[in-house]
Amino acid sequence: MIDLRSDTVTKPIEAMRKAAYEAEVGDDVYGEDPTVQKLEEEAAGILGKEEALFVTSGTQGNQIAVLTHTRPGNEILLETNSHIFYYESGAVAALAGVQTRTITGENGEMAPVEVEAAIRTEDQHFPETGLICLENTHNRAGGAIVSPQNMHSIHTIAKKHSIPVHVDGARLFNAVAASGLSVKEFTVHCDTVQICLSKGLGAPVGSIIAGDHSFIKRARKWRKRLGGGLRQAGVIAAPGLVALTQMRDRLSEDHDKAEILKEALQSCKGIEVINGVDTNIVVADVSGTGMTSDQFVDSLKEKGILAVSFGPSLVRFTTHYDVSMNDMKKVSNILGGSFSSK
Ligand code: TLP
Repeated sequence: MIDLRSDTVTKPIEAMRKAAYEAEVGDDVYGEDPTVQKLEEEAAGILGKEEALFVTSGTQGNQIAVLTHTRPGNEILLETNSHIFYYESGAVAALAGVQTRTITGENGEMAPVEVEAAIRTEDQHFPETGLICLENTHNRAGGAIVSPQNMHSIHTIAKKHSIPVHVDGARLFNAVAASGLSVKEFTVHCDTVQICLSKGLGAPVGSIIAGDHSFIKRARKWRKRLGGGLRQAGVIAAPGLVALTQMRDRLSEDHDKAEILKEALQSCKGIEVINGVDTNIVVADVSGTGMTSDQFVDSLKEKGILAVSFGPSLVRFTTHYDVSMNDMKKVSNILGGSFSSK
């Protein structure tokens, strides 16, 4: 099977397994795990923030950020198709007790003027706007890069209104690799950021949230409340360190694979690639084949390719370390043999 369902399916490389085996560990709730500390220090440095915290998943990292920044009854602003709104099982309502106000963006970017217009004024009828969330790259916008300019404009507005900005940067390093910009050129435009170690970077588990000292102190408490205070966590932090230090530079290979896939899909009759393919995600509208996305995904599965339905007529393909250039050629041949060319 050529598994293009997600970059979350990557399995830890040899160096990660070895690092896990050899990791120096201690009880991290007592602050005694040197490997976790090393990972957090390294991550804070890369992300340009005072401190960082190792958390179990991207969802946990985002939820801790929302819980730390807001109070129950707040309203948070976020993009209509953002992961926090769309894919986190309503956790911001269930856990933080905040309500969401969504703004529909273009290619993952919310218009700053719409963000400013959505910020609540002081009135006893209104909730307070407690947080603005951005997502970079934007998953449902097809791995689209949110530009530092867009982030800067929104962060400037947020600062004017004393509202923090959190970035769900599950795939931020894909944005960095594809744009040629530095990590800090993105992260300077937010107060806190979450990055995933277990997507394109290939670690088996874990995410990082980063921000200033006071944020991380409060976030640590929320992590404990959620049962995310781990003991000899160096065993899982060690592969995370390998991910963070050795796997970022190769992400552009995944983007090259996505380009091959885009061309293969684009040349098939009945299939339209609908995203710009900035990074490692290709989204195709398959309605022209006469199949629903579920039927299309099933038919690909029979041919040895896994992808995911992304809506009634949309299918998402995600490239990653565990699919080779050769696999992409195989996918191109399978698609070419299954659909007539345009
Ligand atoms: N995304 C997964 C699914 O949940 C949809 C995927 O296959 O793409 N932020 C963003 C932008 C994400 O794409 C994801 C995972 C997360 C957060 C959550 O990370 P985890 O899975 O570690 O909780």
